[in-house]
Amino acid sequence: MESETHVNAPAVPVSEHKGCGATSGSGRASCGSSMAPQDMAPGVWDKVKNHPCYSEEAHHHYARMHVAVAPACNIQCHYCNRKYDCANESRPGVVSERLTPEQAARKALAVASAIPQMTVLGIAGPGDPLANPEKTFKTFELIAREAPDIKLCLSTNGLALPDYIDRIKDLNVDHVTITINMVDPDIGARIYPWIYYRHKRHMGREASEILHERQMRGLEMLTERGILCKVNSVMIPGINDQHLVDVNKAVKSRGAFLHNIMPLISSPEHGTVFGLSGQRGPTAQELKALQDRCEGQMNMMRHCRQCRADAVGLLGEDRSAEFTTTKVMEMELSYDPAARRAYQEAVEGERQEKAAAKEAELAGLQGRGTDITILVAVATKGEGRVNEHFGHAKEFQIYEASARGAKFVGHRRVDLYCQGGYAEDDSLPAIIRALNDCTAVLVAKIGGCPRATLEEAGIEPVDACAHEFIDAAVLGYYKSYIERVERGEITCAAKGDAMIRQGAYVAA
Ligand code: CLF
Ligand code: SF4
Repeated sequence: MESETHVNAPAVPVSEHKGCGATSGSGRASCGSSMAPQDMAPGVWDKVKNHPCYSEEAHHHYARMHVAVAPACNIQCHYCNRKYDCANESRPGVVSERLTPEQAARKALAVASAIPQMTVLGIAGPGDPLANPEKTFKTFELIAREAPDIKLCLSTNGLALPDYIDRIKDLNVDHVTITINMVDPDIGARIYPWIYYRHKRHMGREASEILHERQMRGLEMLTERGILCKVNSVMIPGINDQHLVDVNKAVKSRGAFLHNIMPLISSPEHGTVFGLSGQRGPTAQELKALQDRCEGQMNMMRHCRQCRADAVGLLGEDRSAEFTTTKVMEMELSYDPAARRAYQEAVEGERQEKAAAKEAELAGLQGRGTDITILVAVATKGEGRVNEHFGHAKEFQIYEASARGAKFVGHRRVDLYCQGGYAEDDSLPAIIRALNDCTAVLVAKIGGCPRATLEEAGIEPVDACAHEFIDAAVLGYYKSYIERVERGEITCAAKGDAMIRQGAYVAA
């Protein structure tokens, strides 16, 4: 599966997920994967600029799709159960339909026709793509032939990776994810009960020794060939949480481009070994602390949505129900590379405007001696703008704002406040809990009742920056915030335990 780390989807309110981060060589605050063209070699920028997973900034504008052509797996992870299949559940390993390569190619053309911002096709399960090599490579071949402007992406547990490197390279697959949860086989033995390798089942520590050796070799072979490699790791408290710092060092030293530490999703109803044994996932604060610890080492991804193996759309949205096999077979295909290119050029123009707006706000912060850092929540439905009503937000994006800039650090899912035009007052306390370490929430619009309740909770609702670009809006808010602190209109208070120092909105 997109062993994209088969973690299963949470309905947990406080952001189980991540963001990205790292300070670029230029010294500007910049999420690792939201680096700008000047922060990397031109060839690398070309590969990541419109890949929604490899570039945090791109995920606001570009979409991915997965085709579920790979049902079998060659290992067993204690957090995985592919038997469970539900259209309403969103987590890796879950799919509604399995496709043949031919069906997958037709679906890719249908999605490319309808969603011009879909730039990446990934094979991520529901099993392991390289345990199903013929279906996986046949699918890539068909899509490369019929829609050559779509990037191909592969996610694997790595066991079979060294055997297929040349085929991956020949097919121009230049984004590969390996799920690596350990570099110590003793820890591996607590995550993987068995692997199936060279026609034999291996158990316990021996299984993890083989898996580890194959993962490291596969990673080295990818980087030697210039294929960008992202490493996904599932954070499992009490098992590999501290150890992931060693994993981070090991994959960095072997040339991985990006590290995505994602939370274990564990629930008894998923029927996994961890779910049934009561193994918990990390809290949002634990996850962020670990990501922050690793951030100095290499680029960290924090905007992963732990998507289904048949997900379609922008990260965080799933339009797969619009593209079932039945619907796809009935659709008239109008795949038009020129129209797609024109659409994407318009997106690039908007991105440049956005970057200019951010630079202008950053310039206004230069010379400020403050060390105040705050978290700001943002309601958005895409395009990198503050453009969602508070009541319609299913999630909030979280930015860390300081005099160094605005950095995306994760997202937090919530229950809708407004359903069918009616306020759901029961959901407001959960939303406030999800945002309780944030100083402000930037929205396109908000009603009087939630506004008052948020203010009482010390979270400032702000709709003055409706439809502005997010980075510029966050920096603009931060600037006004520190000016009010300097004038004594508000005071700073410690808020949450994840921040070194952050300001709470406290009326003076
Ligand atoms: Fe899919 Fe994975 Fe490619 Fe992205 S997902 S195969 S790299 S195109 Fe992305 Fe989804 Fe997270 Fe994966 S948000 S689960 S990291
Ligand atoms: Fe992925 Fe296989 Fe592990 Fe499931 S058992 S998470 S399909 S690698």
